[in-house]
Amino acid sequence: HAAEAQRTDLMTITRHVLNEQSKHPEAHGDFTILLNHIVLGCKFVCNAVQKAGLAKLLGLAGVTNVQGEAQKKLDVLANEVFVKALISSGRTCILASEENEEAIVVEPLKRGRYCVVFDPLDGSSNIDCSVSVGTIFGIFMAKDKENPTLDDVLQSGKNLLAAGYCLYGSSCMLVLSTGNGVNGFTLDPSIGEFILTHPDIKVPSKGKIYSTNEGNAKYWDEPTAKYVESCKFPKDGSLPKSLRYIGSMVADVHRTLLYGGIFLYPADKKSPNGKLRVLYEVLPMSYVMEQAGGQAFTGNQRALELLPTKIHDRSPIFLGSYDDIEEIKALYAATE
Ligand code: AHM
Ligand code: MG
Repeated sequence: HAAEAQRTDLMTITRHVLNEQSKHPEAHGDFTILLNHIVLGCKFVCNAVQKAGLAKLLGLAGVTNVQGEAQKKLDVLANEVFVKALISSGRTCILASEENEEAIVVEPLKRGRYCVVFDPLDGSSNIDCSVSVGTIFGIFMAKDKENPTLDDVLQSGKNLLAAGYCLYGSSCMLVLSTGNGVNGFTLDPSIGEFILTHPDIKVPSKGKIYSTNEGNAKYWDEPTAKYVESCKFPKDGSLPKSLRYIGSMVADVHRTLLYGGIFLYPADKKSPNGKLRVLYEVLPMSYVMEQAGGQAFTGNQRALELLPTKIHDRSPIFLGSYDDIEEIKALYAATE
């Protein structure tokens, strides 16, 4: 059967990025090397997440480390793996992680041009019940790699060179944009490679799903409350939307990207800046959504125009299908 024939021309993520870089004669392969180290971290975390339940119950071989210490918490482990992989790539000069209070400045001999912001294991409260989690990352360029400063990671989302996420779900998927659309790669565990399975992802211009923690409705502001009400009781003759909320940003945004709709983590009276972090949650996801033809809005501006002043700053976020975001923008504009 032709359809069952083995594929022999494998478009791996490395090959894909090499192809893209060949369009830029000034590129020297540094980006490809950096990305390969991010991919390594994702493969490690994928494996660790899948074994997490077993490791706890059975004490799987390999769960105690060389010093004989008990297994680290998975988010701590994931962070260590990414920090070490990024530093050893020799292509980074400053890093910002959700797990570290301060930015990490790379020692002079290992420095490269790139600055990486990341959340090594987002949604980690979901791990103990085997629900999907993910890694989120964004990549900037340093002004001067010999003298990295906080300003090199505190850049506006408009300066992102690349961003993406890895979803540890029913399959492991890495979604990446280098500023030229969005591509999705699925890990083939038998060969340990991410293979291009979702080329040139475009988010549907309108969706049938909204995704938010509706348990916070009591504390919402009026535009958010009105918007969600209109999802449930549309006045324009359209059908009500479905609600889907996993509580793992990577999983909720990934579904929004593929099926369309809107993901909201708004401001509320308890959390006036929302919950999600600008640098390593809001900006990378907004970048991917825009690159796929969608929009990302904070309640008063385009999310990619945010300029964080601290590495753990938060912002409200509404992202997803172009037309759905237009509606929430109109509601916020009406209250100004
Ligand atoms: P975390 O970084 O502590 O894991 O929190 C981020 C997560 C996101 O993945 C998710 O969108 C959000 O928190 C869910 O928050 P809530 O439980 O308030 O709905
Ligand atoms: Mg997080």
